[in-house]
Amino acid sequence: MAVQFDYIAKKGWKPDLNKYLVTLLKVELDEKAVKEARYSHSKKNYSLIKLKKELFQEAAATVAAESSTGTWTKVYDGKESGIPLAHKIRALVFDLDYKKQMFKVAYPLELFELNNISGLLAGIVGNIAGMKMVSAMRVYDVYFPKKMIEQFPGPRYGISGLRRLLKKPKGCLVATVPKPKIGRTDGEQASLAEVLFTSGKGTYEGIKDDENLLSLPFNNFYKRCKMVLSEAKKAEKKTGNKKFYLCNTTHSDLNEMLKRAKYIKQNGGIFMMMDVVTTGFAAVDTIRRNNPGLAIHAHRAMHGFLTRDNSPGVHGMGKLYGFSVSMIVLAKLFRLLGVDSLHGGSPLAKMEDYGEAKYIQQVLQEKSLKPHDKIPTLGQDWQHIKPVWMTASGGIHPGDFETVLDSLGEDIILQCGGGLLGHPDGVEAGVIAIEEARTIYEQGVPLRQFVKDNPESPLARAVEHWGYGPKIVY
Ligand code: CAP
Ligand code: MG
Repeated sequence: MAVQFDYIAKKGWKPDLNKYLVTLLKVELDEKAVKEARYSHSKKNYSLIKLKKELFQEAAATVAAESSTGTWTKVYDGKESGIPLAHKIRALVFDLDYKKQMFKVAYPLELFELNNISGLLAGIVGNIAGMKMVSAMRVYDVYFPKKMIEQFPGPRYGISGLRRLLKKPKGCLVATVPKPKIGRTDGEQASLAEVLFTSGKGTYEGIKDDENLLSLPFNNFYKRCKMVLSEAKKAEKKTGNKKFYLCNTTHSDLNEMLKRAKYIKQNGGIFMMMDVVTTGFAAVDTIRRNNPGLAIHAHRAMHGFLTRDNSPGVHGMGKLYGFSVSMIVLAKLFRLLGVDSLHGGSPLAKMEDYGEAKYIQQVLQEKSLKPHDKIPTLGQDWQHIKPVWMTASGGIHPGDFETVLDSLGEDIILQCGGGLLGHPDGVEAGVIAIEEARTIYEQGVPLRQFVKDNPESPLARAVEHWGYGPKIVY
């Protein structure tokens, strides 16, 4: 074993969850590494089963070593080498599952700067994906102990805070991303906002920038922000209903993001949007602690390159083909860092798998989260951290409302971009179709029944156009 210490706990050992942070992983042994070990002198009498078992232990121990106090070879251990302390506070592998090739790693809190998420990740998932003896690895979950959670404020508003700001004590929120994603000028987007906010009964509350709509020559951030927020204010007066604008502040310069946030506040906005994967964990932490009192809407562009895993073993049994970190891990990190709303897919979206969207909603909203019965997970005790809105998005249209709301509950922002702007009878009909879908859901009227009884309604027209199921985006 290429590590100095025993990084595997004694059989049956469990960490004290107040003193350790825990991760849950699965690895796939690299076939070349197995072959090489088979022909090595020291293991030539091993059965393949015994060999694989030992290699799996070695891989798990290497993960714990590399992510805590060890390295690939024995190093100087004499005077002032730091070895005694490194040994004492090393991470330990426990709960090895030889069949699924899964294991947990417990990290004593002394290993971390408790309020530093970027530093934490550099440790627990920093170097381990480079290990040559494994051909695949997935990090499923992380359990944060209370002492670490206490370092973070969590969402400023969360579910109840936003309900208060929007004077909406119950029910889901609806929003639309203008499509085409880029094309409208700032002025044209403001005109669309007016149509969304005031059509039908005037209950439609939200508009959101698309992720790649930033500050462009024909659609300037500052102009757009001012104009759309001014439409929101006018519409609030006209309709008597609160409106919100998820205004995209995303920038690689944090000072510019903070400047944009300040501008939203000056213009009476309550919500800022940021892409949390492309801007990064440090950006989310900094913005949460320094923005001028706005709620944070977190879009997750690029997450698929980290979280997506199509291999048969993604839920434990079977082979893994790639290296990934689950969306569950990301959702936990962003709740801890304090976003107020986060994209989490939908039970009908293209990347949905094994009820993960439902579990992400629970990760974001439950106080004492239990592990999932099928998806490998650890649960979480969230202490003081408030629940977060989940944004259900991606190919959603009015025919999906019943299924999405039945599955995810009402503490969601239902985002229909194409699913409103693609209505065969135009934008106003799109707004009305969504108003109808939300209202009948709240009244307990089954969607299919309403469509049957009101075949000329905008909702029935939407269903005729898109059906009830998911619209897969290829
Ligand atoms: C939705 C969306 C969202 C994706 C990503 C888009 O538009 O604005 O960015 O859904 O969200 O550009 O595709 P549609 P998620 O409503 O027209 O699909 O990460 O939650 O999938
Ligand atoms: Mg988008």
